[in-house]
Amino acid sequence: MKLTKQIIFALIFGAIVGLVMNLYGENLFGYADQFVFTPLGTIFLNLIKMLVVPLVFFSLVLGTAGLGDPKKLGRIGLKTISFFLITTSIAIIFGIGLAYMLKPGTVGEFDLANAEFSAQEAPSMIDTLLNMIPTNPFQSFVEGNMLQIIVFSIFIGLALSYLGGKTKVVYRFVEQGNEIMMFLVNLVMKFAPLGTFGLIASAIGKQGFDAMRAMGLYMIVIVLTLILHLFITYGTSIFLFTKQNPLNVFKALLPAMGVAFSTSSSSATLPVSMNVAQNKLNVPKSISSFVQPLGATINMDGTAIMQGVATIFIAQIVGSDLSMGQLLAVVLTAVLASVGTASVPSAGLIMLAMVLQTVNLPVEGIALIIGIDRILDMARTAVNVTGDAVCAVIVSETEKAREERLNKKYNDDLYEQ
Ligand code: DAS
Repeated sequence: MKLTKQIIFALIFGAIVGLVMNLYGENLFGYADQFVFTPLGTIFLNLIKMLVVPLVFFSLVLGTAGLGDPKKLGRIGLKTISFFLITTSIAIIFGIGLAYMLKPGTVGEFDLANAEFSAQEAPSMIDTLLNMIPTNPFQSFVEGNMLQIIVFSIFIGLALSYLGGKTKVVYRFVEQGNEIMMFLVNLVMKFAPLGTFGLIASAIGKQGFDAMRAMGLYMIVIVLTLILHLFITYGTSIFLFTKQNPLNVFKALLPAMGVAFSTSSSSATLPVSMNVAQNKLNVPKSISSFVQPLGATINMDGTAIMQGVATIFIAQIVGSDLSMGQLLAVVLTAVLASVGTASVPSAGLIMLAMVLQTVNLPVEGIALIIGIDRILDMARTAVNVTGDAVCAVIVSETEKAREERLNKKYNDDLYEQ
């Protein structure tokens, strides 16, 4: 809990320092940012990014091998993907609904005439799925291609599980590798308060508050939707599937939310969110190391919310009244766009172009929201990582309940004989 309090204090203090410097000390901010904030933030960000690839590999290989039964892996995979798709769809519907109710695009002057934004070609869903199979695993590691690392790790884990005793030396190596990575995560997390302070002070200090004022209602709609999704969708899911108090789960996840908020990167937060899930929320390594890396790569409810709200916001600005069919297309495309979004800062904006093009809305509209996206990215990334951890908790608890039911049935049958 001590670290949680330190991170929360660092976030608040960093935001205040950044805000004060933005308003009253721009020159001072320049030096402070160059020599203090950015170095602190970059050191922390690079330290946790350094751990992501080896941590995901060792924990996923160990986790998959530990599952033993490929049928169990299939069942966990089905539960995980279903949770991801359903909650992402709910997230977008929440976002579209609130955008229609509060109409952010009709309040304030937004001039699209001079807006410019060159949309990068978004990878198609088919390409994303086909690219999951690594042709050269070493290249996947070098590039940090998370989906390919996940697929390769699962294959290695299944092989270890099948080969059993023949590969116990490799299994032991993987076990020790995972221990080393978890130790390093705890070590690096001691730097988290300073690192999150630097990241937040730098981001808030750079943020032009004029843009935030102009986009006030747009920001309010997104933040409101993120909060609703967190407490209603995730809170209800936790209570329904695990009978736990959702607030206890969210409280345990605060350090991960804080790191996600300050780094705006789901993958950089993985070492922390997996550590919290395994050590505070009793999620077995086998489930945490499958669900959370996969979630950090393809499950981004916060991003989907931004994409849903931004689409309606831009439609309102240009006076385009989307039909029910077009809204359905927005939901489907935003689910796919959030699956394809990379887990790095502001990646969600790139995929937003894909959603806008689906309903013939001007991609230039992204130029209006890009100015405040860095701040919103913090909040939505915190929701993204929370969704992944909540999924891991629910899959873990439902698997435990299943095993208890089967054991009870076995004992009852034994008793009757
Ligand atoms: N920052 C991304 C992430 O890491 C999400 C986004 O860009 O929308 O989750």
